[in-house]
Amino acid sequence: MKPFLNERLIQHLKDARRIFMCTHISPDGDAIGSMLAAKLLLEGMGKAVTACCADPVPAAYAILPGANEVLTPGAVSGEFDAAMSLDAADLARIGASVNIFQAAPVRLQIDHHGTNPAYADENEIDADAPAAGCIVMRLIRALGQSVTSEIAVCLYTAISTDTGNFSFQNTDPEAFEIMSELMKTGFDLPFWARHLHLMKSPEHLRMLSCALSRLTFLHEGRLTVMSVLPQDYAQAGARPEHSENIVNYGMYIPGVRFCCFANSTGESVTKFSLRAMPPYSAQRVAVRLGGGGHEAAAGVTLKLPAEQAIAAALDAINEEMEKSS
Ligand SMILES: [Mn+2]
Repeated sequence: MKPFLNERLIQHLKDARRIFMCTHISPDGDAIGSMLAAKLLLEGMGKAVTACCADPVPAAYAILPGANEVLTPGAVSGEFDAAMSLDAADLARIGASVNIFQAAPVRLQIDHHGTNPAYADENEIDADAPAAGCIVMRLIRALGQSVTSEIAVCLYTAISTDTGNFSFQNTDPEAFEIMSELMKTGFDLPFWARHLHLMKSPEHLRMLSCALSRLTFLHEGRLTVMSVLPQDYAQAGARPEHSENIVNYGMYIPGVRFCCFANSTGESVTKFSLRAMPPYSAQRVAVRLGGGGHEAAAGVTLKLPAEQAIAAALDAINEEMEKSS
């Protein structure tokens, strides 16, 4: 396992008694899992930890240990000795939790996004880590603490989510080293694997059906584009979390090297999820549009209705595909 490098960050955690913790908006399994693992770890060391997310915990993660204690920013009160964000690539990603984070006397962060500008006072950022959860495991090791089965569930959620259940390019030997440690706690892998990676809600399947019905092939079949519209959400009785991971279906087709999922959640809000395989970079396209992420997976939100937003995204994708071909 790789070492946790920032010793000042570790010292701040040791010194703090009351810790505020937050993660990114539209939280995924790594956001919630890494935050809850860190919460359980520090509570095990006798600290008072307040975990916060600007958006509600998605239903799939609501049964994780400690998930019922995650507050929205409006419900947070009291003073803190330190604040720590996890898995949040920049301050904007923290959403409404940012004021509490910024007001803390010491700001810390753990993240794995290459575009992270190191916005905290002490940063532990490893763009090579497949998940923020991997860095939390390094922290556990650095603090000399042991992994409980509850922490194992949270870290398994974090790492298996961000590695596509140990199948994406970012999956590395350390991910399996960590899994080996987690397995030793006896956590119920078959239950959690089924819960996290196989079970789907009816709302998700309805949104997937809408997205697939609009699947379009461009660039001789190397690019796919899918979209969902505000009226789809209304008809399906769905929320934005029900569209999570739909983007990946655009890649499940031979010959596709880039896919774009336009997720229009409101009349003038369109969120893009981008996926790419070499020689293309999802990150370059996202950055060109004002967003960020990784080479293989990136995203951006455009404050435009779907049609205009898709036209703008296609300009940036076309540029990428023509330059990199
Ligand atoms: Mn992550």
